[in-house]
Amino acid sequence: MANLFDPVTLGDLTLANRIALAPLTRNRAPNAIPTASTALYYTQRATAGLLITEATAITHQGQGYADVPGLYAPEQLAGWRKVTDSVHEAGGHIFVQLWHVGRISHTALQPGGQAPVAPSAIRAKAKTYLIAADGTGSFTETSEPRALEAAELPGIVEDFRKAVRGAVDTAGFDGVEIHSANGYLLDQFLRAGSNHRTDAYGGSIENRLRFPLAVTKAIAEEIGGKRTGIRISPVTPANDASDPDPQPLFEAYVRELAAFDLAYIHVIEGATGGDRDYRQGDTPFDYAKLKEAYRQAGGKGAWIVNNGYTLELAQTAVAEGRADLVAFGRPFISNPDLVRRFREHAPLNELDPSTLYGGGDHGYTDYPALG
Ligand code: 8OZ
Repeated sequence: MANLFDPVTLGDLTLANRIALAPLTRNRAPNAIPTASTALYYTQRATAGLLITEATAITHQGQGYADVPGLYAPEQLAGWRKVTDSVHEAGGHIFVQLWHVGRISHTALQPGGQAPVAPSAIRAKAKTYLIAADGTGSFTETSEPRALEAAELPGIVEDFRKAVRGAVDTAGFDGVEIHSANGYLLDQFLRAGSNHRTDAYGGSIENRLRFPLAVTKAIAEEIGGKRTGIRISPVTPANDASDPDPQPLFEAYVRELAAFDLAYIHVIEGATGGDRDYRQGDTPFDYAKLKEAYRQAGGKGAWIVNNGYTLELAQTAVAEGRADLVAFGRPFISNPDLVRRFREHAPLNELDPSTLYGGGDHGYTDYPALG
């Protein structure tokens, strides 16, 4: 019977245990450049089997919040290189999460102050995070997006290709995680609430899958499926994401994803950061059936689960074969040595929600580890 603290294979890597650091936005990268504090923050958590970075913009257009890092400029890649060197030195493994926010942005954050882009020109009932010149952060309504022309989509696929080349060759990441969750660009194409297109990229499930699959295929071609993971959130309402019938949509998605020999599928169960039993549509989402659909289609990647897991829930999920790894978010922010604390059943530090987004090292790199 598998145990959370057992090694596990992920692509061509052997990870020390089945605990992952979930991707977590922290808004501490001025000019989109990771800093020495970023390197320290990830290195403090390097005992996780896998570290997944905070969402990282593949282009300026893909950026939707103040002070989130990027992967599209040499200084950004150089900043990340310091992070990955330090994590590798500590024996860890690290994937970068590839982010294009689509409509979850603000003209103030877009190149030339332009409108954010989306599958359809529908404004999200959602907020983004801006930081004023005097340093004060504020949550602000997202701007009205413009609908992407079909002819622009290959360019965005190329943007992803270029970002992954830089991520692996220059920044030194072990792999990448495609952000296809939480109401950002790829998720906006998947779900009927945000995708009202009448061309080959909207309407039927097959059409709504077309762009996210094109992105995944390009990345898997570029660096190999074994260095590529993907994160999905079938029922989350985050960032105004909605679809009346997520079960067949996401089953079709993972069946298609099975063709790319991916390192893993990472599933947020329920509402991101909230109710694990949250549902969209009439019936509860069947995650076991989702995993079964992937395996039946020949998918061999690791199955990573996330959202509100406790040690006990995680142990059970791994022991019962419902998950190969479990990703922890908030507990890992406040407990850099979460793996050791779990192993020793030690008490956990409490999270200070006021230091989650933005600010300096306080609440970032100063949570204490066990002595
Ligand atoms: C919290 C704040 C801003 C962004 C996500 C990248 O939900 C995010 C995010 C989370 O996936």
